[in-house]
Amino acid sequence: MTRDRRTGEESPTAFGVEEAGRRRPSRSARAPTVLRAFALDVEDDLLAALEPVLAQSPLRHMVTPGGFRMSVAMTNCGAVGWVANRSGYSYSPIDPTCGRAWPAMPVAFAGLATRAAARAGYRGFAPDACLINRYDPGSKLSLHQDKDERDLAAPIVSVSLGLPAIFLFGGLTRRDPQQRLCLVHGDVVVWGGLARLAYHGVAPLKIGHHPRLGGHRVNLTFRKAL
Ligand code: MD3
Ligand code: FE
Repeated sequence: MTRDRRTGEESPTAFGVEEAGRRRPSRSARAPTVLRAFALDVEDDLLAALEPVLAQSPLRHMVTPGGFRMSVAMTNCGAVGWVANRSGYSYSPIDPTCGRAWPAMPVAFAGLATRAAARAGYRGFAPDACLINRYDPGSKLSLHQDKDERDLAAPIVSVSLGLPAIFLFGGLTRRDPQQRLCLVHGDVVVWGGLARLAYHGVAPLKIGHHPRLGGHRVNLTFRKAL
C-alpha cells in the first residue's frame, strides 16, 4: 500500500514490474483510487433502490461462451446491461430472461458513481450500465480484463456491499504479479488510466454474516459501455 501524497488516500500500486529501459508510468496512472467507506452515508438509499431492480430483473447465473455456469449471480440496471451467453459477451439494451429493457439506473446509484469518479479526478462520469454481482460463499471471479466497453478511457467505478472479499489485480498481462486488496462494505474503487485494463479477479467468498446483506457480497460496477 502507498499513500497518495496529495490526497492521503491509500492505493495499492497496480504494476509490480516495469519494462526495463522505460519510464515507469506515474503512480496515479497505474493505481486504482480506493475510497474507503465512501458509500456508507448512502447505504440505505442504495439498498432500498436495489430491491425493485432485483424484482424486475432477477439475479441469474450466466453461462460463458465456453459453457461454464458462472458462480456469481448477476443482473443489470441502466440503458444497457452486460450479458454472457454461448455466443460471447456483449452489452444489450434487453434483459434476455424477460425480453424487456433493464430497470432504469436508480438516481442514488448514478449519483454515487459520479461523485466517486470526480473524487478520483474523472469529471462528468455518467455511467450507462451498472452490473450487479452477487457472491454466495464459494463464488469467485476468475482473472479477466474488462474490454467489452467502447470507451476504455472512461473509468469503472465499483461499490462493495455486504461480506468482505479479497480482490486480486495484476498488470496488463495474465502473468504479471498480482496484488491483493480486501474490499469491505461501503468501499468504492475507481479504476481509470492503466488500472482500467489490469487483469483482475475475486477470490472465493468466505462464509460469514453481514448485518445488512446476510451471507452475501454484492458488488455494483458502473461503466460507460456505449
Ligand atoms: C479492475 N467485478 O464485474 S469490481 C466485473 O467484485 C468485476 O464483482 C468484480 O470484475 C467484483 O467485471 C470486481 C472491481 C473492478 C471492476 C472492473 C475493473 C476492478 C477492475 C476493470 C478493470 C480493472
Ligand atoms: Fe471485471
